[in-house]
Amino acid sequence: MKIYAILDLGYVSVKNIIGVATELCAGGVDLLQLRAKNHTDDEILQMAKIARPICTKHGIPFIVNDYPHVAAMVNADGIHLGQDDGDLANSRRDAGNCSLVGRSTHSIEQAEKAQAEGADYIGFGPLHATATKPGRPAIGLQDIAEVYRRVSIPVYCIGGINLQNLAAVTAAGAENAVIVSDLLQSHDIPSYIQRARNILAGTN
Ligand code: 3NM
Repeated sequence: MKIYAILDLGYVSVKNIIGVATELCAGGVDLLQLRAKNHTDDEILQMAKIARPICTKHGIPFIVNDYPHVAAMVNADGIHLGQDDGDLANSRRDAGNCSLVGRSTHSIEQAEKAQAEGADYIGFGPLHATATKPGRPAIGLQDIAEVYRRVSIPVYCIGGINLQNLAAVTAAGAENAVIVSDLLQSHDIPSYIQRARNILAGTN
């Protein structure tokens, strides 16, 4: 069971990147993605240069949302692409042949297509409507078990997941989760991660 965190600049200010990335990594997340919408390429490169060494120090894969060229420049472990962000093989090459290429998927069909295209993992959601990705309808929990049956690459359930609904998400079949706003807005990131881990392990 893995917890995938996103350093989302909608919730984290540039000056707090070091502190929040350090808390997420030291707190024990399994992967960290930098996601910065509405910033210039150069700003994203600067942010990636801050976050990358923190992930390296903690042995946690560092993934850049979009911007394969930025990923290449900081030697990121991976990139994450949306449905409209182009071809996976080209993006992997532009990202310096990084080892992890992820794709957001919003249905079982998209999940199967992403796997066929060569994705290393997929996001699957949004399970619940979320302000972090406004305008995208919730897909609910009913397809989770089926998507795990249909694809063999890692599936990360995402969208509106929090400590209150995480147990229901795992009960529906989820093996991994991405948690963004609820985690970033918590007052104690390390203890939040521990609580999430306990829920994923079924001890809570
Ligand atoms: N992608 P939160 S949902 C970045 O379904 C993102 O593809 C989604 O953030 C997808 O945990 C989402 O705050 C937002 O809801 C997840």
